[in-house]
Order: sequence, then C-alpha cells, then structure tokens
Amino acid sequence: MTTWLNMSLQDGASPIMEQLVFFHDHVLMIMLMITTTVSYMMITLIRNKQTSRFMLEGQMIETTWTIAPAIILVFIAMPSLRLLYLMDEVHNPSLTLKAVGHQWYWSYEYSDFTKLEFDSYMIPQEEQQESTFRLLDTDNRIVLPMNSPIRMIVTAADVLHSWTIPSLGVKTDATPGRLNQTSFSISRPGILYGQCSEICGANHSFMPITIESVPAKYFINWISKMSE
Ligand SMILES: [Cu+2]
Repeated sequence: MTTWLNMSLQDGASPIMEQLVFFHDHVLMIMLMITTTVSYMMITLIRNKQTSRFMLEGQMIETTWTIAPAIILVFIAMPSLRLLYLMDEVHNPSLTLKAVGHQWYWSYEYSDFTKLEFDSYMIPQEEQQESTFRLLDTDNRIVLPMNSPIRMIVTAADVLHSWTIPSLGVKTDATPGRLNQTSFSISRPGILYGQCSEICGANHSFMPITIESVPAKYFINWISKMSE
C-alpha cells in the first residue's frame, strides 16, 4: 500500500507491475535526457548572440533534430506496446474472480465454486481497530492464492466504477451491462489495497478493495470453509 511521502509507484506485487515500474523508470531517464539537452540549448540561446551574416540555413542540423525525436519515440513505443499486449493476455487461469461494483461497495463472486459470494464494505472509522488502515480496509477481504494466474471479471450494477490494485498493475472499468476481463498473478503473500478509480458518486472514496494473498494450501482451506 502507499505509505507517507511515497511519491513514486508502489512496489510491484505481480510480474506485470514490476515490468511497469521498469518501464516508468526507463521513460523517466529518456525525459531526463531530453530536458537536459533542451535546457542546455535554451541557456546557450539566452547567453549568446546567435547571429551570422553568412549562415542562412543548416540542412544537417535540421535533418538531425527531425529524425532524432522520431527514434527516441520508437524507444518508448516498443516496450510500451510489449507491456500493453502482455497485460491483455489471459494465460490459462487457475481461478476466476468476479467483482461487481455497487454504489458504494464491491461484491465478489468466486465463479468456480457454488454459492461463494459476498459483499465487501469499508470498515467505518468508529469500528476501526489498531491494525485497520483508515479508508482502506474492508469487512470481507478477497482471499486469493499467490503464484497462480487469476482471471478477473469486472462489472457494475448501477453506475461506472473501476476496480484498481496499484501494486498489481490492474485497473479495469466496471461498466453496467458489460463484462471486462483482466488477469494477474500475485508474486508474494500479503495484503494488497486498492480503491475505486471512477468518480461514481457521493461515497466514491469509501469503497476500497482489499486482497489477502496467501499460499495455495491456505486458500484451499479458506475456500472449503467458505463453501460449507
Ligand atoms: Cu465506484
């Protein structure tokens, strides 16, 4: 989850998010390169009188500063497209979880099991304990096995919502009458937090998402207890 003064991205909890963090840093380095060059050029322009009676054109420099940005853009576009298509792919999922957005809570259905569904409300401030995170913890957490490919099906019952877990690199619009699909695999045990990312009404900020990532055997125990 995000902590105080955490201004960059959260640590990746899935292979995709790790790649996204690398890509973010890569683009940031290119931006640093460009801003350095442009500021250097602007400062020299201000500090010097750039006049010459005989120099009317510079074919070479004009060709260079037209082609160089195009090449730089390719270096951003290629890894970006690679990630885009990687995230779109659903690789043989071992579990399907359906999230339905409501005003203002999420409800979940474990579609591979019978009658395994529950609502997930934010824990109100009055009922908080020492260990709960304000505005982020829910009364019913989603329990998911780590290291297994999971398919998410996201939809909404009333208005637009968006199911988001920053540390997994997942953000999917929840649209009434439409099923959206994403997939992820969680690479470590722990609790992952997220919030609705579509302005969906008065309590938009109060419908958080909490995932409990556990080893597969704990998940099997949980699922057998839940479906009794
Ligand atoms: Cu919402």
